[in-house]
Amino acid sequence: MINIQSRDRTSLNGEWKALVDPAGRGEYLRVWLEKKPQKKTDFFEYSFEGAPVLKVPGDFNSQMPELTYYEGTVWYKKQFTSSLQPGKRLFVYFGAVNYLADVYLNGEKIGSHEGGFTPFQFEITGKVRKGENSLIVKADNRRLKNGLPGTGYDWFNYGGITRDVDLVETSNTYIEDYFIQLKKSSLDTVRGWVRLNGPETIQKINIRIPELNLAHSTKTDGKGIARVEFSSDFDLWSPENPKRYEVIVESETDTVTGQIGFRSIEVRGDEILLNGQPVFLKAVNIHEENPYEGKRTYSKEDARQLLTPAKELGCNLVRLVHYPHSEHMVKEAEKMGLMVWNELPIYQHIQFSDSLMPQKMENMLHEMVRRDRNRCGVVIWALSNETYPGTPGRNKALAELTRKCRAADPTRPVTHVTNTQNYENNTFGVKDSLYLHSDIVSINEYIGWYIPWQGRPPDTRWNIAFPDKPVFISEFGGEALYGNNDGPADEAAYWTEGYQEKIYTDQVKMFGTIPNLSGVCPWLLFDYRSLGRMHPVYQQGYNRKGLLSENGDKKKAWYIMKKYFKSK
Ligand code: GCB
Repeated sequence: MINIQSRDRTSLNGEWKALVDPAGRGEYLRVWLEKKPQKKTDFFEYSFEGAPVLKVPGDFNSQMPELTYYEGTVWYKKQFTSSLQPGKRLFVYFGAVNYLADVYLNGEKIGSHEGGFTPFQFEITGKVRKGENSLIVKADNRRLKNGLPGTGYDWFNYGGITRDVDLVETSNTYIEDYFIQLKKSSLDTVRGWVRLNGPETIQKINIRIPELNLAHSTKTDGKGIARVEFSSDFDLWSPENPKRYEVIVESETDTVTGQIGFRSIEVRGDEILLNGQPVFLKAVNIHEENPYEGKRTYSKEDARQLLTPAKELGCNLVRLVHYPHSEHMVKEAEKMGLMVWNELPIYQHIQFSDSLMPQKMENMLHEMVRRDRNRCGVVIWALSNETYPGTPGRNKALAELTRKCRAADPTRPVTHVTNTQNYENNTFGVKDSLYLHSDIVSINEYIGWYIPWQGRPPDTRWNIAFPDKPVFISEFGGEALYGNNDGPADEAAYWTEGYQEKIYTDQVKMFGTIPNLSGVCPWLLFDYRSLGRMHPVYQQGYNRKGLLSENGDKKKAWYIMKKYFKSK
């Protein structure tokens, strides 16, 4: 179900008992049965009694020093009481568990979920007891070859129950999902639907927006689905005017309320249009990490902490990499007037030819789109990052996924990001056929860092095989340790702020040469933890491409970027 914030819910956040299980013994010992010793000679090695606690939401790595680099199983347990009345339904809803989750209620398995960044729920009506209940979650963040992402990635693998957990009570037939956004290209007409879940499929539906004096009535069919279409004189959402309305969706058996904004976003020819006007995307990449505390972010406050400097930099869009961030991030961004780029963790060396992959990708796509479809702030679905053309099955799988994404949401542009361009004689050649399925040609390039310049930046030439599409530089940059100001600002001085500044100065000069340029997005806002970044002096476990250090100190490159955004 969507919009759980407006439902009758009981938070299960807080302290959960935790058993660390590096040897994988818990499965064999069937921890979820919580066997108790009956006589003095009985013992159980894996017992929650006397176990330490972990905070939920929160990754486990940052909560116990011995778990810093841990990738494996942790068993979690939470007790709760219930007094569910007849005719009501109860669900347990997880914002996210990284990466595999098996969930048990009172000794019985109620479901499993794969994927570390999207929500899932299990119904426990008929299973929950009056009074005390015991919920056990096996969370396993081991990397899988056929996982999403796979085994190799440049960020920290925070494991555990990383987002909110709630019990959600509903009526027997409840409003499960709805889509209330302007139809493509329209500035005044909403086209969408409402879907019920439960036996009373045929019901009257009302959609009300009090501030607009608007009430729209419709009716669900035998499948519980109602078509929605109405027009109004909306005060449109934009970064300058992040206006949202209270929207009430009522059926005969349920009511759900939320803040919804209205805006149009589309790619027309080689431009990106917001509310019908060309917009230049002043963006920045953000990982879901609280830089100050070195942990996975999970709260509204964490979200604000990451988004406030993006505003200060002059951004109108945040690229939330490389996986769907928490709902708090997306909502706070929308409130603050930041457009959001939502991305799937289909990253680099994904095993497209694995027989389970199409289903995994599709599930994750639907979980992402379903959760955020009503967020006007979300303007782009990004389906992949830096996959390689040579990977068997890649183009077919991503073409199919794109088709499914457009079917699930016909209103937003879809993009794929590649770094497959070649760069010779100061000329970029961009011809990856994946862009045939992308509304925007999103390019990652690290000239000046991984690849040296081959001419003067303002003389760069471009040979793009998709001349009718907007171009977005989705990543560029280089590493610098804040405060490392030794030496001259040239190639001989890697890791210095001065050299990072030079990369930015050169890049800005080069941007002027890009045809159809519709936006740029530095890699990235804050230095962040990554297992692959172990230079003992300059990195110490951090990818140092931040414009800000992990303590929020501004590096010299910050000012170059800020000035550039101001000029656009
Ligand atoms: C990239 C990736 C990003 C990396 C970054 C880097 O191209 O998309 O995930 O972290 O480069 O720092 O190398």
